[in-house]
Amino acid sequence: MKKRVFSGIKPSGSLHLGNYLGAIRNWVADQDKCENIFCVVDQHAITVDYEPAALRQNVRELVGLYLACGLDPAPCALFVQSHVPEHTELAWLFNCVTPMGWLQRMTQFKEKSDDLREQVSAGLFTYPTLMAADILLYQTEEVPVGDDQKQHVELARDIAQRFNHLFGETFVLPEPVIRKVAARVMGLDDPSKKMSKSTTSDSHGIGLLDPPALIRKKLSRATTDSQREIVFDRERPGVFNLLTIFQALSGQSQEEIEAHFAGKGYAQLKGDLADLVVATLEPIQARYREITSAPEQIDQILAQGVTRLRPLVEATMTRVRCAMGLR
Ligand code: ATP
Ligand code: LTN
Repeated sequence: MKKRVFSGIKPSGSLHLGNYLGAIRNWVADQDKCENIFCVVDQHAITVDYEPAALRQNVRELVGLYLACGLDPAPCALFVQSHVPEHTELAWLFNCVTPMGWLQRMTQFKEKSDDLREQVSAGLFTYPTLMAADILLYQTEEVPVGDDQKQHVELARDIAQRFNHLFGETFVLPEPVIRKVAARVMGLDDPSKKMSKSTTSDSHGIGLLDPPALIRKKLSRATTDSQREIVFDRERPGVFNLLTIFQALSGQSQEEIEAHFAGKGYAQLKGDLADLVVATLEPIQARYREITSAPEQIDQILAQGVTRLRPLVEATMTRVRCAMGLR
């Protein structure tokens, strides 16, 4: 029996190398072994300020990138969260069984609400119950994500357990799946912060659609340190981050990489890494241009995704509504 896998990305801006290495690349690698469901979580993107026209554009770009990175609509159901209204129905039901204290402990909420204070939306606070609904609606077994999402997936598991305890066995308990290498790619300008779509500084992240010259420029400016040796040392976060990206893209071992850079300088490290990043992204960018030139085809893929998922959605929701006394 194939494991059922669910994951999603917010259409909150242009995808970066962290999203690719921490998430999409791993989904692509395992798609033939699993029963796959991948979502564009547009309702999560509206929990902070946003522009409706930009959101619409970001959704299209994200679906195009899913396909360009190699997700195949044959083994994968691809869809947009708001096209399946049961996600928000189930999220409301979860809001009513989730203790406030559980949500108050979420580190992503604390980080994102830090500068917004009282202005922060109630949606940002209950973001994790919507994410639990995404996962549990499909009786998902595994959730492949970057390291930053582990706490949210564990919360989804806790919500499933609590629901099963209160209303009877209803949900499968999901597990986060996090790869060892590049589960947290850091910002090039500040290696103490994770590379993120919503950070606007010019040299923070490498966009999957960045042209080669821009990639080279950003990498040449990446923060390093005043030491010389090029080795994997967590105490030297800038160099460690560049080497980790190199390791993830080259598939070489840490020893091989250290041997390759022995006696060389940071300019060489940055140059070789730029070659590797450009070689990885160029074919993705070419496929992206091809795919997005036929938007009707993208719409068709998304509609097929919803049709395929309908029976699963209805089976779960019928059980949930009955268990909770709503039918
Ligand atoms: P935002 O800045 O808008 O919160 P984000 O860049 O953090 O966005 P998400 O949409 O939250 O991206 O994440 C999509 C997927 O990419 C998740 O599985 C997440 O864990 C993973 N991911 C995000 N940033 C990184 C990163 N820097 N390194 C590795 N994986 C990451
Ligand atoms: N919260 C996630 C995006 C997300 C997700 C999901 C990931 C929403 N629903 C379900 C996995 C499974 C994020 O910020 N990266």
